[in-house]
Amino acid sequence: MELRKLELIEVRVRLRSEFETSFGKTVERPAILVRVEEKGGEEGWAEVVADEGPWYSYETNETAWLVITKFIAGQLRTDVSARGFPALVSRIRGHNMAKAGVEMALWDLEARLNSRPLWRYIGGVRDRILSGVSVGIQPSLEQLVRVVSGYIEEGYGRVKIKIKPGYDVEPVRRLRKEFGEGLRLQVDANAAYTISDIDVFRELDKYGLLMIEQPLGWRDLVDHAELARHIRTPICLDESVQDLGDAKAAYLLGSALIINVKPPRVGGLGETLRIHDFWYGQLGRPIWIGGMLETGVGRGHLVAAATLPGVKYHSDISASSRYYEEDIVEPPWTLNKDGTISAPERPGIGVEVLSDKVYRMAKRRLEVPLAQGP
Ligand code: OSB
Ligand code: MG
Repeated sequence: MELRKLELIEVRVRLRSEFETSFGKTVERPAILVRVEEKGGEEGWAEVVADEGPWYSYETNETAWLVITKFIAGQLRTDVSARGFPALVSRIRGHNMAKAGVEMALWDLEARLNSRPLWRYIGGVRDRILSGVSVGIQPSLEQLVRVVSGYIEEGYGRVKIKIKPGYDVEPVRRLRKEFGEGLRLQVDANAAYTISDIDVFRELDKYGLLMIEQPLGWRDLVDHAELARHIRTPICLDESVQDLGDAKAAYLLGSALIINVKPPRVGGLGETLRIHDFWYGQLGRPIWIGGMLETGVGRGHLVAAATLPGVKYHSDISASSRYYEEDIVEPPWTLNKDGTISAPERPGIGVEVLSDKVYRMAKRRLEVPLAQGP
């Protein structure tokens, strides 16, 4: 492949309803769309998911823009490949979401150049993925019940609710009372607790949750291991696993049985495959794919990742209509009657980016010159 252009287009997208987590509320989010172009004109697309503030991780849309334009673009040679990209940027410490934006655009481009759907290109094994829905903190338990019952009616097969101190056991108790033991239910604390809150988790342990996601510190592995020894509900790590090394440490310490792998959090699809091959391939443990409220562009990469053999739980990959009034891809992502989302047979991520619309929405746009290959 011979790359000739890297382009960044930043847009702002408005959620259909506010999404509240233990770290804050979002109703509008920035999305930096990355477009790479090969000499024959073929293109590849991906999305940088970093938010406006450093609340989920330390990255923001501003740091990602800076790191891509100032440090990543200069390393991108015209003969780059998706698999070779991580080595080119290994001098840059961290900034995984910035790296992942470029890396995943290269994967999309390569798959398209090979006329293959991205999910097949990376070794996926299923053409439908299990779709779950992530429900933000609600202003009242009545509202929570209404929102959850709407999603169940739409066909989502698993519900995850966000929790925070003071809003944890009660919402779970209420959902179990309304919807029974049959509801696949899990919680996500986004690192809002410490090990001294262990009684909250002992209480949650009584409600048959599929897992408890990232209860403790955003980089912690040690206290999670301690907590895991005291409760039966499996712990799932999100924030604390930023690369394969973290997954290995989590295994050795006993911090979690499950990992929510978000390709943007770990630097892209290459590292996603490495974590998958270790956690599932070597340990036989399940993973699932998390989301960051992506537009239809980033969602395409998530769908591809969720077709990997080790993805054994429902993923946080919902239909476009769960997030946005209008998506920026055609066709939008939709939920099948059986609660799955189909992995497209079209090349690459399998959806067309509505580029005219995206350019009209652009808050800023930049074309970056590439360094020559050998
Ligand atoms: O922790 O999984 C999370 C959204 C933004 C930041 C962090 C998280 C989330 C979600 C949404 O839970 C998942 C989705 O995109 O549907
Ligand atoms: Mg999470």
